[in-house]
Amino acid sequence: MADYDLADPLEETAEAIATMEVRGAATIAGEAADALATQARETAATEPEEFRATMRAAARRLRETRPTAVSLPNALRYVLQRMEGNDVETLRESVVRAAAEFDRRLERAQEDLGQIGANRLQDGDTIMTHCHSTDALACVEAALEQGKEIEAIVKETRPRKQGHITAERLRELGVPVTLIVDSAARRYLDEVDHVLVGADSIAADGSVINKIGTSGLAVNARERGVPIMTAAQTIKLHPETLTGHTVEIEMRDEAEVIDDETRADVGDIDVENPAFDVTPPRYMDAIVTESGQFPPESIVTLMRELFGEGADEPWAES
Ligand code: RI2
Repeated sequence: MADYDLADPLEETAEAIATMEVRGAATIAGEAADALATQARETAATEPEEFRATMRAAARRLRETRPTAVSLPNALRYVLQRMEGNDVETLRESVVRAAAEFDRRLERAQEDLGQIGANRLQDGDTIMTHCHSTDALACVEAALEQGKEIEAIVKETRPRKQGHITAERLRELGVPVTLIVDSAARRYLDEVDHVLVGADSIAADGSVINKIGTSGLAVNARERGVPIMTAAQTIKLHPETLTGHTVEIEMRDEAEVIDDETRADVGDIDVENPAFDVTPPRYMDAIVTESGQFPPESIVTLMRELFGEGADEPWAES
């Protein structure tokens, strides 16, 4: 990697994604595409092959930041597959154009899925949320625009408490919010009409990979008879699962779970901090994408339509 001239803004974006200063699968994808465009603008490469190799190295640097959200490699793939030209200027323009196109599609996809997800919500519904998902919030926003009144019970979402961001956004939209700790979720499900979550990846069998705690919430929602939907743009579909690969679950630093002093007081223990879990398709009622609503088990048909039999890795060192 040190052999390539990676621009400072690209390094900064990679760092911001790794530390979760930039977070959320859709946001990460947009920032990664933009970082490639910046790299293309700022690189000192003068030969076409040098330019291509630098862009592949830039994509690898971004790819290694977080392993679970497939929107990141899907964004890198989108841009690199459109990198074309026989001279540096043409190559540069193609990357910048592809990144801008990707951003536009991202925004449109979220608006479209919001409209579809909103149709599932009724006037007067109370929803329960987990973590913070811009795709899930797009459904609420569209429902409000349709004139529906929605209330929300927002799970705090340990350990990083992204529920606070959701609470703030919903409040800004004028939605009455009740914040609860994660372990109170089952108690409040009786007051809830819909559980609404996002996704970091969706596997070919319809499994939903989302923030840790989603699977337990889904099982409880099924037991209480509360429908649960995932709002996920098609960039969350994981093409490698079409060929039998599994989705890597990110393990994060234990300091997010317990501070050093408490850990020392408790004594010699292991601490684990998985960022995501897998909800099997039988516990999910619907996956809402910009291409329509799908029962989880049939999402594979959409995946084959979009990706064929699998996906390549255009960032590989050649
Ligand atoms: P949008 C987030 O992961 C959450 O798990 C959320 O449900 C998912 O990304 C999708 O977010 P993290 O980056 O793309 O907070 O819908 O670990 O915004």
